[in-house]
Amino acid sequence: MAVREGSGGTDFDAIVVGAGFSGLYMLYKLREAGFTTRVLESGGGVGGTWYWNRYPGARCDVESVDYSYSFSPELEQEWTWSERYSAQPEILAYLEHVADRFELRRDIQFDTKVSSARFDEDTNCWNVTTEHGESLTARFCIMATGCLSAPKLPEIEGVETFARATYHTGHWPHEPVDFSGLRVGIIGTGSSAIQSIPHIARQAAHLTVFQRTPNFSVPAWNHPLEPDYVQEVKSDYPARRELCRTSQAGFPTGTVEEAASSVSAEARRRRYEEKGAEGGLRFLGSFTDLLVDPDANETAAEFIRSKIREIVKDPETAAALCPRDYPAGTKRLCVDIDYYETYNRPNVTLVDLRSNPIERITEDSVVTAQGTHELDALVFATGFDAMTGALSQIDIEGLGGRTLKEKWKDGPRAHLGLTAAGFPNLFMITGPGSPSVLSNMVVSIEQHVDWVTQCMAYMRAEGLERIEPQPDAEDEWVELVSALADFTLFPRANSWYRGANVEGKAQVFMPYVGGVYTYRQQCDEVAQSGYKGFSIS
Ligand code: FAD
Ligand code: N01
Repeated sequence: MAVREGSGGTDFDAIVVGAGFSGLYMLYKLREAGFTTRVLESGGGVGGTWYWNRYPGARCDVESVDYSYSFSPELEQEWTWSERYSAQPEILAYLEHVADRFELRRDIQFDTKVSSARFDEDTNCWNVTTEHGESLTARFCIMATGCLSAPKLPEIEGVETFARATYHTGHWPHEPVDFSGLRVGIIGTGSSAIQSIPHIARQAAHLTVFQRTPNFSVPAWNHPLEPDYVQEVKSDYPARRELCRTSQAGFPTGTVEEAASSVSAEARRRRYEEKGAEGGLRFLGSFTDLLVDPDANETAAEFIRSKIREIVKDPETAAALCPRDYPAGTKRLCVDIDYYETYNRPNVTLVDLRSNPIERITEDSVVTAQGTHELDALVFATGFDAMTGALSQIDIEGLGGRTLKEKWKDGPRAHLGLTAAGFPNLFMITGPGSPSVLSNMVVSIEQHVDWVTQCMAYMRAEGLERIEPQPDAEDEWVELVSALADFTLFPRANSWYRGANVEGKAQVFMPYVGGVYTYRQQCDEVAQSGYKGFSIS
């Protein structure tokens, strides 16, 4: 680095890792606040999730008018979403537009994977190293590395040996993939699979779906947005955004005050029909007790199962598609377009791995207990090492040479889900212990970025160099996150929310379930108190 641009002799005031929704807004805010910043991004462009997940059918499940930045009224007015739930190319185009409009690219270094970050206790600075061997210093390091950015292959014998075309939904090629005339297999039935299966089935000669655990899915009822509706949203955007910020999940759901257990079976069914007709994640807002009372939850679960049985003509397939061993919504509820209908196609076969497990993968087949499925292409829709995966791939070393990986070996510990004791001047956007994946993530991202920027500006104004959470404050936060989760049904599912999808990963429920508004208030109180629970020097 020819010119050192950071105060205190560093290359930059801040290094941000990642250029998705989080990293882009972080750069915008830091620049606005006068901090010199460099963003390092392993991909070849901006967009994060929306750069990598180019599989057919990829789209958001929070309505686009809400799944978008609120920080710029001009941006809000000039960008027009074409669909209720926009598809990946449109969301990527939006993020590219944001990068261009605010001239962000000049501070982003693409094709640059960060391999390590070490805190220097003498200078109170981070030394960040890339895979190419470049080394950069900054007072602050901000990990905007994403919760769902470390794709995971299944632990199946021979998985690396399949010699024909393979794809992972989370690392999809940039050029179009044509499955026409091919025998395609897909492993997994989470959100990514549920979105892509109908598209692949329409193209392939035959699609075999390998399902280990069926998921609960509700229809999106996606549609193009009418100009009048878009205008209505745009004319009232500040109020709508405020509603999102003060809600539980970061998007408007309407107010429900009744518990499922307090109404008749007939009234319940009516409400589920109504909420189901609204489409998408709002279904879980049908009643107040769905995620805390197992009996109430079972009524919603049974409603979804009844819809599966109505749609899927073959009773055996319908039965296999009905989830039974965890409460609805405790793995992320899927939102689909024609997912269950796809099983009525003659070219689609469901293989239920519970009764017919995969034994191994060979160079041309998936071999299950009951037979060999020869395939021309194999799609892994097998998810991510979520919430901690991207961070644990970086060798992050804090005080006394202790790594974050060591600190987190029994589960992640982060104060407010933003900072970790022993790792001064390090911030995580939507880290474990924050609402992140249980919310409209753009709302959560904006709140984190604003908090971090405010904290850095405070330190600069006070002439301070180093901030880190106190271990007892962190312990209290981790206990709170766990106690809140235990109050709900969430821990009852073997979900990626608790690391259950990664062999050997500590089983700890990671997101904060208290909702984005309560969480925001807690973060604001900390800032207003002069960063109570933090050591600042
Ligand atoms: P990401 O978008 O994941 O960006 C992180 C970036 O960091 C990536 O570009 C990655 O390459 C980079 N990076 C990571 N490690 C390194 C490293 N070591 N060095 C350099 N760069 C690195 N959330 C919602 O709220 N609503 C939705 O509808 C929704 N839909 C989704 C659909 C899919 C298919 C997926 C996978 C996720 C979805 N999510 C959704 C969650 C989504 O991840 C977030 O909404 C949001 O895009 C996260 O933005 P981010 O910038 O924090 O992380
Ligand atoms: O990943 P997943 P995803 N053998 O972990 C199966 C967001 N997202 O990419 O449940 C056989 O949910 C695994 O089976 P099981 C959203 O937050 C949003 O689909 O472990 N199967 C499961 O079925 C989402 O939750 C959207 O038994 C194996 C699947 O692979 C998150 O990203 C769209 C296996 C993985 O499902 C992750 O979703 C896409 C094995 N060895 C993603 N290993 C929207 O709609 C794994 N599986 C907005």
